[in-house]
Amino acid sequence: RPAFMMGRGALIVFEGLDRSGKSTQAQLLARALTEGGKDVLAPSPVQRPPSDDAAGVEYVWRFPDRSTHIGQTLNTYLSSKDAEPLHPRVQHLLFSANRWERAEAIRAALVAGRSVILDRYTYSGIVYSCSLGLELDWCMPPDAGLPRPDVVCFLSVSPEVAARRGEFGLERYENTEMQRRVRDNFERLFAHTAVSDHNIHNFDADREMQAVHRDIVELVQRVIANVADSPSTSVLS
Ligand code: FDM
Ligand code: MG
Repeated sequence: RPAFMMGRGALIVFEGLDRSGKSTQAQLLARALTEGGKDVLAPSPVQRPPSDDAAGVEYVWRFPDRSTHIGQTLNTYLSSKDAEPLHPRVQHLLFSANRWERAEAIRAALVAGRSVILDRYTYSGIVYSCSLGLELDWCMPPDAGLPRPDVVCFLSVSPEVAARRGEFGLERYENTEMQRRVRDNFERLFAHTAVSDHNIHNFDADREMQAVHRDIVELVQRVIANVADSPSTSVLS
């Protein structure tokens, strides 16, 4: 159909613990979606902002987006354990602000008919902050109004398989105790009424990556077909 009648794109979110394969699956999905008819494949799509390219291009964005001013503050905080500690509430608001920095660009891409793939989003934002001791109900409001996902792919990895995939990195939060709390809080959040209608799907990410990928593509293709005719993007509430 002509460009002016084109349906909007889908907002596809990957969530999960460290080493659950989010970044790998996001890249595989971007490649699969851009194959066959769609004109551009962002070669290393992470962090690549939507531009004025032809409609239909899929992009992968990663949160935190470490390239912005706030993102640099977060990067310093995450990557250096010697960095000045940030109060958990301040931290939470910075992570949220970092999503708001990209909200308009995401919305514009969706409206222009491009699907956007996100590597972490509001769910990580809420769950990591809760794992630092903040209250769930305090953590949600700053993200209200952000573009609402059409599907959330949660990659569920067992601690044993995650451990086999390699040593923990050196960043803050990359330790067994924090990961355990994050896992519990994802479960708690996904059971919460505020997100129960968010089209959240669990994938057994202990399996080899191509098997996981096939299941994700099947689901996402259905989601993209369904959103094409729905009028507008909605927001988190
Ligand atoms: N993280 C990520 C948060 O604490 N809050 C957030 O809102 C987001 C998006 O940042 F430990 C944490 C999760 C992780 C760290 O993420 C960096 P990556 O995906 O490992 O780069
Ligand atoms: Mg990490």
